[in-house]
Amino acid sequence: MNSFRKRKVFIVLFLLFTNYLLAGNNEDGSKLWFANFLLPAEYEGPQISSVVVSEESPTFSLIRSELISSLGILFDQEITSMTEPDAGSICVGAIKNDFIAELINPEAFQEIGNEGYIIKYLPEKDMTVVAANTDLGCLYGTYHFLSVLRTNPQELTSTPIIETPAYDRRILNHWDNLDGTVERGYAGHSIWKWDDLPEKLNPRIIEYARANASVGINGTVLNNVNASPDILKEEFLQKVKVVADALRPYGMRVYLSVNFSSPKILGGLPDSDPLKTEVKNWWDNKVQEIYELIPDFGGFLVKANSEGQPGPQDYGRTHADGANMLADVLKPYKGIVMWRAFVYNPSGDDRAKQAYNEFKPLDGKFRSNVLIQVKNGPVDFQPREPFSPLFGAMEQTTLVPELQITKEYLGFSDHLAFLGTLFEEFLDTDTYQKGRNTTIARITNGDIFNDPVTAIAGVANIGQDTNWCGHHFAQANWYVFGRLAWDPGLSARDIAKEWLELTFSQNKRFIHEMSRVMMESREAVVNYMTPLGLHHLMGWSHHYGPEPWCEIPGARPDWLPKYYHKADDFGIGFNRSSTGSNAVEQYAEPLQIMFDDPQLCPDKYLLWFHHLPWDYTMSNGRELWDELCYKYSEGVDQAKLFKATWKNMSKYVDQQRYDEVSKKFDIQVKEAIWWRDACLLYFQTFSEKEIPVELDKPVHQLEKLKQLKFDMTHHN
Ligand code: GCW
Repeated sequence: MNSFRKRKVFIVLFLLFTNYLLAGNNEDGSKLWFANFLLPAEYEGPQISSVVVSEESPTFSLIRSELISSLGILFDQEITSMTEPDAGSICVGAIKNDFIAELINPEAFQEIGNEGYIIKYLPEKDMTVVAANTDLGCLYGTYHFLSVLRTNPQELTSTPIIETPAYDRRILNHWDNLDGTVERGYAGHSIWKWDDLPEKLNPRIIEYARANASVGINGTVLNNVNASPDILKEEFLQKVKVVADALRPYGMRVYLSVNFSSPKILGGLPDSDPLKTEVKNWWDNKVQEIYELIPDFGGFLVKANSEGQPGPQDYGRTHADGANMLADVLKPYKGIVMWRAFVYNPSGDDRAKQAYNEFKPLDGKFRSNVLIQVKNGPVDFQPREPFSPLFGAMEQTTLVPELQITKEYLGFSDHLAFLGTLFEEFLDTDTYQKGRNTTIARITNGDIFNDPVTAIAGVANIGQDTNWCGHHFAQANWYVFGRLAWDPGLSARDIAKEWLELTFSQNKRFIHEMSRVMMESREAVVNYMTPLGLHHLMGWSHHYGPEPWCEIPGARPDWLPKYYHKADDFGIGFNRSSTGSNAVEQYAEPLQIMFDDPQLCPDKYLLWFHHLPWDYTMSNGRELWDELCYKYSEGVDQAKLFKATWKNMSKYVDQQRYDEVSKKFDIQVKEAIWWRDACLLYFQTFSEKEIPVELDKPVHQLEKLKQLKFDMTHHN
């Protein structure tokens, strides 16, 4: 070869090699929070070279292989599986095994229940022990150990880590339809791939189970609450069984949403009246069929007499009649009913009051295995709402907080909005229902009331997209739901940092900057969409983008923004005070007094509870109109700052995720401006006031914005 050709070959090889390196450095987000990296040079935690598990079971074999592969990567060495512990071992086992009992005082195990665990480093033996009462406790302990090893290893050698979950059932709700679409899903089609089942299981379901177990999620409702009766057909139950079998070793139980009219539609009965024996018999047989296939089946989730779904009221029966009939049928199998309180009716004067009005009188009427599932706010998963007054008010009924992980009203998977702060704000809110410090977390996790079983639910944001959730940062919302369901006392900030570290990079600057972005992100969305307690200004039905002007002839008024903002020449906001709909009355004191008086009402809820004049003086001395302009502008500035911050992060993240997130920030900034302009220009037609000169002027024209028609297709 002449030297020119040699050089050419060399250049080609060099280019191939660098491309290979760069490609190797590209991440597509499919690994979720299981990024591969070596422990840093300064790592001072235990050195681990072998794994000992105390027994054989499907869950223990997962534990073993998880430890061997993860520790192999972290320590960059082969990890051996041994039968006898030695220096450098990690030993995982249930207390019933003698060798674990010898390593850890068995008394400690009484407190950790079925899912808790203890992680303890024994310096004299140089061993780490993960111990629990059950296989599942050991699995949770293993994942937690791996996470702490990667994020905070000094914790491992200082004091023993003892953990137990706050809620018994930590459940994802999939709004997945049987045709593969996902209601309010922004990350592609359903991961269940029903058409391939029962013959073929989507391998992603195993990764899904692993991800959930790693954050302690122990249940999943597979199908949409707007439930097709077909899910209960034998053909579908066979498919459900295959999914349940795959999830079981990870401690995840399967639940199903059911259509209340199933006896009529599937069973051919004349109706589905819950008090009729033949209806109950139909359910009895169906439930027996389910448990024969899936012995640990969790139970049913029911949306009844809500948004057109059938329910007991169709037959003059109550929610309690319907829920109790199903509860009785499920009881012999220890199944539960999660009955949703998301009910409202267009004829009422205020949608925010209706769930309380319907359900509060039924307190005490439900069986002990009925749990009433209540959305965090009284309307519908808005960027910000006060909490639903049902929390605390139903003293004899177990309530399940329902959070939305998918971002139906917060910019889908296009905008970065870390929901850790929303969840934290909600769970930490004091209801004052049973005196001070009766927070929603404590009201619902069994601390205050004597609930036989407790639960918390999150509407999933998961789909077939390579990165699972549509936006790389939306994975954090799945993660934070699991972490807070396990321990609502954790801080959203710490969880954000932990997630960044496990997902992206351990670089301190990166974590500092991006956790700040995450922590501010939800407030930014509130600012540029619905500040000061405004809500439901989103476009009709799709709920994306601003349409405060929206009118649809013949539409339900309570699905239209004007019902909520009530802007007029006088002012803006929904009067829910004692001079208006009096929704404030549903809260305990001192919240009632506080919410009722605009002077005492926190700014963040002001226009939720009050209709105030445009020149109303805010607590900071500004006029309401000016404050609104400031809030919308602040939201835009925040979005711009997020984008600028990300620009400086390129050196810490791989090219692919960097580029993909950059594109999302471009959309977010553009749409924050769209939101600001649409809302301010529209409200200005009523206020007839100027936008303060020091703020940026709108770049759009109202009439043009009104003509924009949102295309859902590119958002699915
Ligand atoms: O938020 C609204 C959604 C509906 C949803 C409903 C519910 C599943 O717009 O898509 O239906 O709530 O929670 O039942």
